[in-house]
Amino acid sequence: MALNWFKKLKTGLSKSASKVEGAIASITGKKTIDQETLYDIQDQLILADLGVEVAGRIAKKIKDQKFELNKNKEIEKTQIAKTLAEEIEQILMPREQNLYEKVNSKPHVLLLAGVNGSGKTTTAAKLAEKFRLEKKSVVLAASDTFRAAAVEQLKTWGKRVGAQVVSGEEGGDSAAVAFRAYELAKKEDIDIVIIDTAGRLQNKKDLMEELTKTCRVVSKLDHDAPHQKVVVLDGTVGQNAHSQLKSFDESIGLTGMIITKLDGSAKGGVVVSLAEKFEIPIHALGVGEGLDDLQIFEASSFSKALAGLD
Ligand SMILES: Nc1nc2c(ncn2[C@@H]2O[C@H](COP(=O)(O)OP(=O)(O)OP(=O)(O)O)[C@@H](O)[C@H]2O)c(=O)[nH]1
Ligand SMILES: [Mg+2]
Repeated sequence: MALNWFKKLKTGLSKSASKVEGAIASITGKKTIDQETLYDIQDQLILADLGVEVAGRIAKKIKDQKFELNKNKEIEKTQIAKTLAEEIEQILMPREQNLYEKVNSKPHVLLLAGVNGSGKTTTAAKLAEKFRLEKKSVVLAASDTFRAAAVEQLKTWGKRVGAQVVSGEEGGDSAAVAFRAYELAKKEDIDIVIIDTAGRLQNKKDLMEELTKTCRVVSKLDHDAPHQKVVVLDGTVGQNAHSQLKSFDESIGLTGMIITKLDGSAKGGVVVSLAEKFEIPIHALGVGEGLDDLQIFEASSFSKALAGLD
């Protein structure tokens, strides 16, 4: 990861990292790690949203490292931070998957889903911009037909990223919008269709069914479409992201996730607990509101940033 990108990630994650640092602080300066200290570490990591299981595993790892063999020295902060980062990286590594590597159909259809305000529309625009930079043409499907403002928002982004926007009437059929966007892409030889859907609470059954319908309708045009079904999760909600991911996966079968708003979130540790619990790839992270504020997910940089290392 380029240095300035890493800096941005690190700055964004600083609130989360300071919580992780709390765990590190409970060991530094000590000469041995007793059971009580291990519980302390575990508690701090849970507070940092890494989840109970991950916290337990990391605490065990720290215990197994036998730092206490170094009796004449105090346990160093960076030593602990490194152990922590390594353990986190091991959890994250299997989830690393560059979104763009998956693009091999034409048109390639990518659907974004998620609860209200999680960052879907912004992420759609950021992705369109990334594809544009890779010389791939994009059509944006404004499948959020609930609010007129949603279409306007996507149109504004569309202008900025040079992508056509297909929309429908307010309150109209959102699956039909996706269908038409696909047809347009086919006709005009456009590489990628990004479907921006309306925010929906994961426990609203009818709205979840509408999402299933959109997928079904698009699959009539290409059996494998949508080729990617990505949930956009707000990284500031912490453990709530788990139930969101689970519901969206149950309803449409997710192929990946993008976690947004990690700039300034104190709950960035949730990325680790999500990676531990779900075998769903993590594609990218939102680290700001601008078009270039979407970072390809890299296990090693994320782990380092969260552990406060450079
Ligand atoms: N700081 C920050 N803000 C973000 C990020 N991603 C999105 N936002 C902001 O979050 C707010 C909601 O983003 P949208 O993209 O409209 O979210 P949405 O999921 O499309 O919302 P609905 O369509 O209403 O469900 C906007 O103010 C965005 O600028 C991010 O990575 N960081
Ligand atoms: Mg939206």
